[in-house]
Amino acid sequence: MKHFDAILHVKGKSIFTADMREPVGTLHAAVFTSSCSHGKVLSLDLSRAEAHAGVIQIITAEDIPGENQIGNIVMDEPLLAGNTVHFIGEPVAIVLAETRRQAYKAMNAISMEVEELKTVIDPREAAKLGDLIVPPRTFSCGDTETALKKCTHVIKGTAETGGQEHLYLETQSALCIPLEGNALHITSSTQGPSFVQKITARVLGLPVHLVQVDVVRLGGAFGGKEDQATPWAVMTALGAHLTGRPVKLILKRHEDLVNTGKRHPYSSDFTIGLDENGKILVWEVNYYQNSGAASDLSTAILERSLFHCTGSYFIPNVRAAGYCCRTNLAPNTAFRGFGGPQAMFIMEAAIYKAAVETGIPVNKIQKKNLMKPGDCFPYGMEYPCDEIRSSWNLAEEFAHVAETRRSVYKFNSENRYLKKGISMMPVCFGISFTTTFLNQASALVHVYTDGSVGISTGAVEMGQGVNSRIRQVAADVFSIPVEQTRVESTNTSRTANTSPTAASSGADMNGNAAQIACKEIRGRLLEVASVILDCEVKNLHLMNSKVWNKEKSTDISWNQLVMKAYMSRTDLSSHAHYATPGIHFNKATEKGRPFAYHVSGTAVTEVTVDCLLGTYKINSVNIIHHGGSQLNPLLDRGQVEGALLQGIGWVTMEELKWDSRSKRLLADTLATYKVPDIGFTPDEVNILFAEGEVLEDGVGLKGSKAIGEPPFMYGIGAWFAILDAMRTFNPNTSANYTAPMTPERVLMALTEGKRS
Ligand code: LUZ
Ligand code: MOS
Repeated sequence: MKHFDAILHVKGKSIFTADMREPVGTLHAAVFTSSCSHGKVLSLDLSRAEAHAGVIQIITAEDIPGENQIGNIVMDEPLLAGNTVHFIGEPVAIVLAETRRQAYKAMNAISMEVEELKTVIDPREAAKLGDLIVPPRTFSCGDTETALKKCTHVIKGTAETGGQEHLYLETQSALCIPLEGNALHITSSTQGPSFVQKITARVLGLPVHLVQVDVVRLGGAFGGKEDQATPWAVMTALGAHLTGRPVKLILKRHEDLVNTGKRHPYSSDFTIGLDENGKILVWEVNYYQNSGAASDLSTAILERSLFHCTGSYFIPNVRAAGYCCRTNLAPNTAFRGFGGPQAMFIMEAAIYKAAVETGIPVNKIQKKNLMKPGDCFPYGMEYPCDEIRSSWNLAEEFAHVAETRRSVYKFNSENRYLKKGISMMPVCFGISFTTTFLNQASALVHVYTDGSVGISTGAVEMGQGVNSRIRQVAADVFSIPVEQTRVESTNTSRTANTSPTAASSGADMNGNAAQIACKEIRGRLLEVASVILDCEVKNLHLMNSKVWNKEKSTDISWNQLVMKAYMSRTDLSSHAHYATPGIHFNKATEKGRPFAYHVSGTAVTEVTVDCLLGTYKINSVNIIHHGGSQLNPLLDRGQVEGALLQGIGWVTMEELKWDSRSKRLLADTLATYKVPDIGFTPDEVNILFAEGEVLEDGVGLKGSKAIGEPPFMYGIGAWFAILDAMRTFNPNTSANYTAPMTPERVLMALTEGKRS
């Protein structure tokens, strides 16, 4: 089954927030932001802006009726800066005008005088200054100190991973319409409508029930709208509340690039200890997370790094510590993988370095240490299945690894400047919000008298196809064509207290909630049928839009049954709640069972590097992915392909750079921030979905496994394949285990340790 939105998208008929028809009298907002990375505000001059044509009001921190606070986990982020600015792009004032052009013109006439304060953008420097958002956190198991003494090889090193811009096609946007009696209706491009609702209420000093948030769909999000859609939506609400008129705010691409946070850059150091056979006995790692100027989701993201500190490997003695370092960058935020990719890159870097120093081939060390059934993660959860090793073994066959290695060797001996490299990247990713209470969802299902079905859940459609999956589930319960179902907009008045659509769990949780609600209605309908047919309800079921009695179809169609149920005054609506079963975590001991299950797979990547130019080409990626029993193979494939390319982009060409003096983001346009395009896409991507672990009923969605984030980390393999190729040209190079591996870095690293 295809993604239902595909046709609308292709025709340009799908509606995003910016496309919403504006009510008459809608004001347009432009946001004035700080151009100083840290400073004391000496004066803010609005007078010239206020004199501009069309300006209705300019809102500053002083105008906020409730709390000037949008923090979610830690209360450390104002909606609008007061006396101090903390990063370039921090909102200071909101200009409301009759047209968008007028709003921007006036905004550009605002001037602010600032006394510069010391700016820190390096996480290690922030840590040295003691500027941490929360106290450090440590996960450990075994005894690393004692075990280190038993190691034959002890290797220390550092690794760096860069940030990443989400680059959702649709920029941050919101439209708020004031209703009667202080109530508000907000359309927001957010992954977390309930966050937007809660924080709007807080900032305006209103009860939550006066704020209704509605989401039709997002033009991509990737984590960038889990928390960071909130301020823009709150601003439209604030404007609507103060003026009594609708307010629309659509960020320009440049503003979005500068003002919003990104994936967290990490700077890490590690010690890895191995026995003489390459068995890893010890893993010690320190993560210095560049959190940016406010906490946002940083603490949760660091936590996920700790959960994934050993990647796909079993290591008996572990000590992983993490530091959320406050810097003067836009607050960094959720991004597909949520701290997992950072941790996995560092683990792979350590293994690579260990291979170089011990002479044991890297794939031998990897393979020897893969998790097997019954092994425990440092957080105490048992790995129940054998998907990591089986995906590795299957990948070796699928990608003809032995043969490919021989051909790579041959190619490299015949070519002086073109060098090929190969890598294997095992992935194991935990599914569930690590914040246990977020693992709940609800659904409201209506069956209408014509037999059509309307479903509301907390899931947000952001292109990933969650609505298609939910429709499949509902159509399956009722055994009606999927066309007879519809997923409504995500609306806080229909589904309340929702978790953001995040952590790869949107389809699992909301799909299960929808399934429970549909089954409830089906039960009532079959009761009605049993009365009509005068037979036992346990013999009845629905199939192909008909009521069936045991193996025989009856004359009662779905539509007739629904109508009969209505006429006999049966409730055709149901609300259901789903809570992921069997998960718990104790933060005092840092042990528990935080994940419903894990998703695993292995990618084999082959690249060619031009050692004169520093450029490279990804020749092929072959992936074995354990996706459970797939509900929608086409959507799954789309997610794996997209995530793979996004992951490759993160470790290769996507580079965030800041001006060393002004700390201004230099990669603030699409001319200076490069992302993979069709020309960079691997020549060949082969994905084999394999079944493996069988999930219990009510875990996963109808036996399928979450797909959103795990495949992102297959992309990490590209970095190591490129290094592999480079090392046949210059065996001394390590590229400092620094991602991204831009062509510039390749070129520099190719001369590492060589005389010119
Ligand atoms: N968001 C969140 C996430 O709040 N908690 C998580 O564990 C998570 N994991 C992945 C992506 N988003
Ligand atoms: Mo996310 S990184 O919003 O699942």
